[in-house]
Amino acid sequence: MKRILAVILALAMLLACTAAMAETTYPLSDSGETFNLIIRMRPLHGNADEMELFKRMEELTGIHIVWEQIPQAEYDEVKNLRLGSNKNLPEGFFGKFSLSNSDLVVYGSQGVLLPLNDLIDEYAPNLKALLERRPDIRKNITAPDGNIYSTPYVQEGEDGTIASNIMINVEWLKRLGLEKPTTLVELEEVLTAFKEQDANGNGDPNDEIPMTFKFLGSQRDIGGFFGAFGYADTLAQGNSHIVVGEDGKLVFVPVTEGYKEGCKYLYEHFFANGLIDQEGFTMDKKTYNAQNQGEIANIGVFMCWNSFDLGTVHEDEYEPISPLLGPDGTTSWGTSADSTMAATGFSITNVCHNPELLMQWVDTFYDPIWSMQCDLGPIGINIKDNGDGTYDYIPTPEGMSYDEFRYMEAFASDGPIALTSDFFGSKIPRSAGHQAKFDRNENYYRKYATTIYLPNMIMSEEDTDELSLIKTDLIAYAEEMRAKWLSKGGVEEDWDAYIQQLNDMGLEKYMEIYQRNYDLTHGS
Ligand SMILES: [Ca+2]
Repeated sequence: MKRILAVILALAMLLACTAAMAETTYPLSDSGETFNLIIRMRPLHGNADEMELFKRMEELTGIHIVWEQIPQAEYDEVKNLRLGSNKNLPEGFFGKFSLSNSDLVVYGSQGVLLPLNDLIDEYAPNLKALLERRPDIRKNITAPDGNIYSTPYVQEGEDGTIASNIMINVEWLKRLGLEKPTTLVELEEVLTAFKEQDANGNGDPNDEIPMTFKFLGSQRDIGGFFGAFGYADTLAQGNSHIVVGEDGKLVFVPVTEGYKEGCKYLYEHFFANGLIDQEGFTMDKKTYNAQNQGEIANIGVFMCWNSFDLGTVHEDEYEPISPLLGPDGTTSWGTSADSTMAATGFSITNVCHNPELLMQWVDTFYDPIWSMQCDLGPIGINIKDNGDGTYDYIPTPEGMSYDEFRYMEAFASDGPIALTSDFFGSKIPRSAGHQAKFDRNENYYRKYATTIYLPNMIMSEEDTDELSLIKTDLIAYAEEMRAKWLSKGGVEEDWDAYIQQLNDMGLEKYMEIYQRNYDLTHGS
C-alpha cells in the first residue's frame, strides 16, 4: 500500500512539474525581488508608480519595479546617452519605442543587450507559444545575427493590414442614375458625370470636386491604383517603394513597366481631364482632412483610412468601392501584414542581476488577458469582465477622451504585449470604428490584396549606414518624377533617362541590401 502511495505521489509530483513548466507559477518571487527599468512616458500617461496596472502586476508576481520614468520629449537623448556611454544602464528597457531597430543591432552585438532566444524558450511560455504560432512575429524581431534582442509589440485590434480604402458618394450616384464603378473605365465615366453635372443637387454644376487624394499621403494616396497595371505602390514600411514579387524576389515598383503604364494612364484619363484634384499634390494632411465640411458635400470620391477622414458631416453619404480593374481586367491592392507590429517591446541589459526572473515577469504581459489590461486598461476600471471568458469596454466618463481614460491606469498603446487579431471579436469586440475598417477590408479589399509591401527588417549597422547614403536622394527623385508624370504627363519621353538616373544613384546596391536582408530574415 505504501509503495502504491509513493508511486502515486511521485506521479502527482511529476504532473505538477510538467504543469509548472508549461505554466508559470505565481508569485514569481516571495522576497519582493526588485528590478530597475527605464520607461518612456507619453504626456497622457499617469505616474507609473501609481498605475493600477503595475500595482496589480506586483501583487501577482511579487516583483517590485523601480521605474525611471523619462518623458517622451527627452527620451531619445537620455537613452542614447546611457547606451553610448555604457553608464547608468537600467536592467531593462520597457515599451514599444524604448529602443530603435538600430539600437537592437548595435548594442546587441556589443553585448549590452542580452540575446533573449534561450530565455524565451525556458522562461517565457506565453511568448514562446506566440512565436511558434506566429512565425511572422518571430521574423519581425530577429536580428541579422539570428538573435532576438527585444520582445515584440503586437496590437491587431485595428486592421492595418490594408491601409488604403476608396469611398464614393452614393447619393451623387443615385441622383445621376449611376452604378458604383468596378473598372477604371467606369470610374472615368462616373467622375466625368460628377464633374459635368450638378451631382450634389444645389443648382450649381461647377462646385463638385470629382475625386480627391493626397499625393504620397500613405493611405490617402492613389498609389494603390498602380495595382491595376501590376503592383500597387502606396507608402509602406520604411517608405522603400519595394514589394515582394514572385519567389520572394523584391521589386522596386517605380521601375516596372506596369508603373510606367499606370503613370501614363492615370494622367491621360484622370488628371489631364481634371477628374482627380491637382491640389492633391500640394495639400497637407490638415487641409485634406478639412475638406467636405460645408453644408453640402462637394467631394465625389476620396482616399482614406477611415470613412470619417473628411469629417463626419457627410460621412453617411459615402460607401466603399473595391479597387478598380485595369485595362486587362485585373487589379492588385497593397497589404502589409506587419503594420501593427513593432520589433521593440522589452529588452534586458547585461547589468540585469536575474535575467531569468525578469523574463518571467515580462512574459506575464504576453498572457492575452494581461496584454488586454496593459493596452485597453485594467479590468474593473476600463474593461468589464462578462464572467464567461469574454470582456467589454466600460464607457468613457463624460468630459474625458477615450485615451485620457485609458492612459491613466494602464500603459496603453506602447506595452510589451501581443493582442492578435483573433482576440478581437472572440474575447472582446472591436470598437465600432475598428470594426467598420475591418469589414471594409474584408468585404471590398482582401481578395485583391496581392501586392505584399516590404516587411519590417532589422539590419546590420553597416547596411543601415550604406542604405541611408543612397535612399534619401533616390526616393526623392523617383517621387518627384511621379508627381510630374501624374500631373503634367511625359512619362514616355522621360523614361530612359529616368532609369539611367536611378541606376547612377545606386539603385542596384539599394536593392541588393534589401534583398539580402529579406532573404536572411524572411526567406524560407
Ligand atoms: Ca453642384
